Amino acid sequence: MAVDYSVYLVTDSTPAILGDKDLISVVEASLRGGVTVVQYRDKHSAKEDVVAVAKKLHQLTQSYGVPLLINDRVDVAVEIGCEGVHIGQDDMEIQQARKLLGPNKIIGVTASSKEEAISACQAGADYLGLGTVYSTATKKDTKSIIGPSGVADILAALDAAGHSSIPAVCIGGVNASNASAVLAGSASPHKALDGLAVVSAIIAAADPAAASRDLLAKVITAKIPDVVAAVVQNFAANVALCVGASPIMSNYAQEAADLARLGGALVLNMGTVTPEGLNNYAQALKAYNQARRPVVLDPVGAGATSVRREAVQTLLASGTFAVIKGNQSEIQTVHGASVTQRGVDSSSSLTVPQRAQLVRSLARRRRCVVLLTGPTDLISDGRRTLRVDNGHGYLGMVTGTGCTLGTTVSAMAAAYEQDALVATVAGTVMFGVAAEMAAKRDHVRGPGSFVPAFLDELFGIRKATMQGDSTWLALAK
Ligand code: 3NM
Ligand code: MG
Repeated sequence: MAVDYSVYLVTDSTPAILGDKDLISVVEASLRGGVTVVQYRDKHSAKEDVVAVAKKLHQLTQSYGVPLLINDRVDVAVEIGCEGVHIGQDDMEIQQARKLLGPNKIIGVTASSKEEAISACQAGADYLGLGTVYSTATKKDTKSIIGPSGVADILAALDAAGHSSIPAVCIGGVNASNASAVLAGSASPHKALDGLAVVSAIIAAADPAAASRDLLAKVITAKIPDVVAAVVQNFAANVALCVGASPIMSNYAQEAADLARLGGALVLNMGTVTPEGLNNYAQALKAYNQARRPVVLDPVGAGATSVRREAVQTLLASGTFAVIKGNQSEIQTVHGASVTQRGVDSSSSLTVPQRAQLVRSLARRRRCVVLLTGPTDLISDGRRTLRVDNGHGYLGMVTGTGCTLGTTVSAMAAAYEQDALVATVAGTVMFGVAAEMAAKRDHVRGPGSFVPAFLDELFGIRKATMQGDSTWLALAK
């Protein structure tokens, strides 16, 4: 499976960084917060101690589906059977490490220059750690401080040398407050970083889970312009089909297979539910599943009636979804709780942590992305859980905006196939920011005048992003 390098934690067991905390607990908290790779780095302890800790860490990382890499000590990685190693320029040769580890293990290499980066690629490195970005108290013997622009130069050289597909992270003095600037400043025209590597920003943090969540949110937010651009460039995504709001359902099942082959995505919106309609939904779902195109389930009013509760069960049993989107009671219904809902209006009786738990649990169970909308939107793929705090109360007062969000998310999931979670976050942030911008306009006095202004802002955001201007993202929260 492809490794997600978004938030790459390098451990440090020295008192200056770890304090009197327990390393295993800190790593556990960081995994809860969404760290996507763990590198165990201990330069000084005896081998048997390193092996003992590495075994514990590996159990932990495996339960989160996250790779564990060992710094330098290839023998330890071989002994415990973890996913790979990270080696520096002064450590073992890459080819030697490859012989010991075999072809399927991950070998990461540190590079501070174009030459080092390119030769590591040629020697078969699986990813690169670029740096040192900023001088750091964590590692005092670093060779050169290259800054984000030095990282950008290396990324551009890699691209020019035909190594554009090698994943890369950067390291050295990176934390949540400079993460966005580092990601923006290090991007070269055709190649950007895949993630950020940190030690103290997480290990020395008072709350390592929160620190990890913060960093993950920064990395995902930085990818939003790519998602928006992908949608604009991908014609197929724009034929995303919104089913359910329309009464013309009877011939739909036959059409679905052909439409699925065009690409794009399917939205199953339960705005109206009739027995015939439901049968068509199930057929369309199967056709899109077969064509491996994303399907978004929008279980409108799922908890309101027994007909709708049963319809949800039927659909869940008929296929798989890329994204399930709904308000609290809809998501609770899909999750299986019996809640009664009045009409399609939402209430948010759960706290944000409880809502986060709910989306994470449903995402795990259904193996998909879950988006729970509300004043705070919660999004999870079962592993990574994020909150989005953008939006405006007017959105909740206008029927149909929720459906539009479903369609937007489906278009993004269709165009940005590599990561449905990032696509969903992009759609949600874009929606929320557009709503905030629209509500601030002078002539907007209520939900009526809000709608056209909102559509204009969505259009403006898309256009600006295509022209390389993503300043609107400064409003993302
Ligand atoms: N390697 P912090 S800098 C482990 O430049 C390591 O290769 C570096 O620690 C390199 O995130 C570094 O606390 C330490 O600044 C990074
Ligand atoms: Mg080293």
